[in-house]
Amino acid sequence: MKIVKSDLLTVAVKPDQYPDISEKEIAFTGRSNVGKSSLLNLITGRKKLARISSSPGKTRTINFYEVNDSFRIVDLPGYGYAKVSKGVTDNWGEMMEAYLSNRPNLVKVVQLVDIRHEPTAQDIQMYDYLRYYGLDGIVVATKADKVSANEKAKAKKRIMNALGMSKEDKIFFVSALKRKGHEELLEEIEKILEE
Ligand SMILES: Nc1nc2c(ncn2[C@@H]2O[C@H](COP(=O)(O)OP(=O)(O)OP(=O)(O)O)[C@@H](O)[C@H]2O)c(=O)[nH]1
Ligand SMILES: [Mg+2]
Repeated sequence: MKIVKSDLLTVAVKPDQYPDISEKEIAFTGRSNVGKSSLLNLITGRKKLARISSSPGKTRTINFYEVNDSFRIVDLPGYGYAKVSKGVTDNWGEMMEAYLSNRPNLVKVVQLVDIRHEPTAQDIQMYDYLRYYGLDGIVVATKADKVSANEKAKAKKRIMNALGMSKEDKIFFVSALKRKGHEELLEEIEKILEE
C-alpha cells in the first residue's frame, strides 16, 4: 500500500469530539518522544503532517488522520512524560481509556518502543491493556538508526520478552531519520484493514 492522501481530520479530547465510526482506525501509542508523530509523517510521506518535537509531550490530544479516503490513523498522546502535572496525567488515563475501551471501528493499536531502551513499566502496562482489548500484536521499535545490526537482534529478543509477545506477533524496525522499515509496516496495516 502507498499512502497518496492524508489529512488531519479531527482533534479530540473526549468521545463526543471523535469522528463517526464509518471507517476503520489504526492507532499509534507509545511513550512521549518515542517517535509516534515522526512515524506518521514517514508513512504518509508528509514532513509536517504531525508536529514533531525534541521536547516530550508534544501530542496531548487524540489526532485523527484521514488516509487515502479509506481509513484513519490515530496519533495518541504519549505517556510517561514526568514533567506533566498530575492533572494532565489523570486526564491522559481517562482520555485513553475512553478511546481504547469503546471504539468499535478501532482494529489495531501499534505499540511503539524505543529500540535503545528496555521497555518501561508503562510500555508493558500499555501492551497488557491492548492485549486485554484484543488490539495488540504489532510493535514498532523506533530510532533503529541508533543501533548496530547486532544490537538490533538483541533488542528484538529483549522487547519481545519484556512485552510478552507471542510468535505470531510482529515487530518492525523503523527509522524515521533514515526513512527505513515503514514499507513493511504499511504492508501489515494493509493486511489488517482487509481482514
Ligand atoms: N534518530 C532518530 N530520531 C528520531 C526518530 N524518530 C523520531 N526521532 C526524534 O525523536 C524526537 C521525538 O519525536 P516525535 O515524533 O515528536 O515523538 P512523539 O512520540 O510523537 O512524542 P509526543 O508527541 O511527545 O508523544 C524528535 O526529536 C525526533 O526527531 C528516528 O527514527 N531516528
Ligand atoms: Mg507526537
